[in-house]
Amino acid sequence: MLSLEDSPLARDGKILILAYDHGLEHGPSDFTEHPERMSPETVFDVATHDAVTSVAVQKGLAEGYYPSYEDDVSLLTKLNGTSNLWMGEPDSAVNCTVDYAADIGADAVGFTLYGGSNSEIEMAEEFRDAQEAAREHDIPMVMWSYPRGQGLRNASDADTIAYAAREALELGADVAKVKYPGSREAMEHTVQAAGGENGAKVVMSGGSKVSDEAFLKNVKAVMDAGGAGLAVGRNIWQRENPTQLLDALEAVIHEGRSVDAALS
Ligand code: FBP
Repeated sequence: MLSLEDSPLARDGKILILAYDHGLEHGPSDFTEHPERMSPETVFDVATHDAVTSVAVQKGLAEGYYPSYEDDVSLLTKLNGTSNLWMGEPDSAVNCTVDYAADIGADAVGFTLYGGSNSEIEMAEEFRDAQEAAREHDIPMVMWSYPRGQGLRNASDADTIAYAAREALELGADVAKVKYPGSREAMEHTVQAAGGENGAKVVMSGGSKVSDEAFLKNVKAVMDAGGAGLAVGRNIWQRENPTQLLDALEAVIHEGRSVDAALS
């Protein structure tokens, strides 16, 4: 397990990754409400907020846009991804090597693993190569650990999410990015499943947009459960004013304040 103490991915052990790989994963429909957010600069600008520890993008955006922002935010490059046009069993094409990610300035790398998919074996083997290369570069590996596939009855079930966190620990990820399991207690179980205090850090995946208050309550529950923070996309850049919620997230994640205090 890599210590994140010296990594820009975390600040005092807390993590806030701004995810912006949706143009590939979901397509332009995620930008319908705020078409200006289709332009990567608008989201890289948001990522310069003090609360954000890293911006997570695919290789193309890292190459094309990150050079103008490298002094203001750290870079997490995704190593695999799939478009929403793919209709097969959940899988994710490896589109970037760790060597190349490091060459273009990545401080961390990210890899999606669909546990339970018919592609799981192959994805875990691809993850092995990426994880070992990340170790050589001494950069942290974040696993987007998302159980899904035809055999899974309920991917958002708390035990399944705890299993996803455990899978990240077992396979050597430094950070497990998992969906919110529904309560603080379930999140505590997930954090324990990831190895607890000395295990893989657990961050909550943002999900589709909800109200400020509902979102902050979930984030607070994650922090109270021993989670390290969050990796969030739509709940930030689908908002009219992303800065306002980032101010509140800074209070909850980095300053340990209550939801009410953060909202006021
Ligand atoms: P959100 O906060 O918008 O949910 O983003 C997190 C994320 O993991 C993105 O990195 C990724 O593009 C997306 O969710 C994938 O969502 P899903 O596969 O669940 O549709």
